Amino acid sequence: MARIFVLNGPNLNMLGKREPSIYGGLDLAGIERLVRDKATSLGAEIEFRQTNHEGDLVDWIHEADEADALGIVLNPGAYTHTSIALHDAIRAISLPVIEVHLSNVFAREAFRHHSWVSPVAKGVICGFGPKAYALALEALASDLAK
Ligand code: DHK
Repeated sequence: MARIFVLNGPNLNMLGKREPSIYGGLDLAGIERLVRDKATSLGAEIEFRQTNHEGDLVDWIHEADEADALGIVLNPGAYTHTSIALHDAIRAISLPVIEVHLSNVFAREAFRHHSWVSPVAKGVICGFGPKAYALALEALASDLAK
């Protein structure tokens, strides 16, 4: 069965209580449920993780590649805007990575307009709340990401 890694970066464990007017009211467990439901309908197996530490994300990107996963759905949180390590990790692997954000980062502060991940991602989905994750899974499962 196709395996998809869904990786979440810093502060996403705070969803539900963190700035709900921006990130919505659903917590990360709710997003995980949504992801697992979508994966079932697509026949995919999900590795769903969250960390507040940059190096964990780097390790998990490598792990997904070693596991020969179908691809990675990545919400890097604020590391999107700062992490050359994530940029390099994605360049080092051959899997498609779909960058997702709950909010429309381009409609927010200028410091969120630059992403180190976007230039090495297969595609970017932002501004649709938790649906971004389902859309990214669909893209991976339907070969769009190849
Ligand atoms: C999540 C974060 O934690 C922010 O640092 C990003 C992203 C946006 C999101 O919308 O999911 O800037």
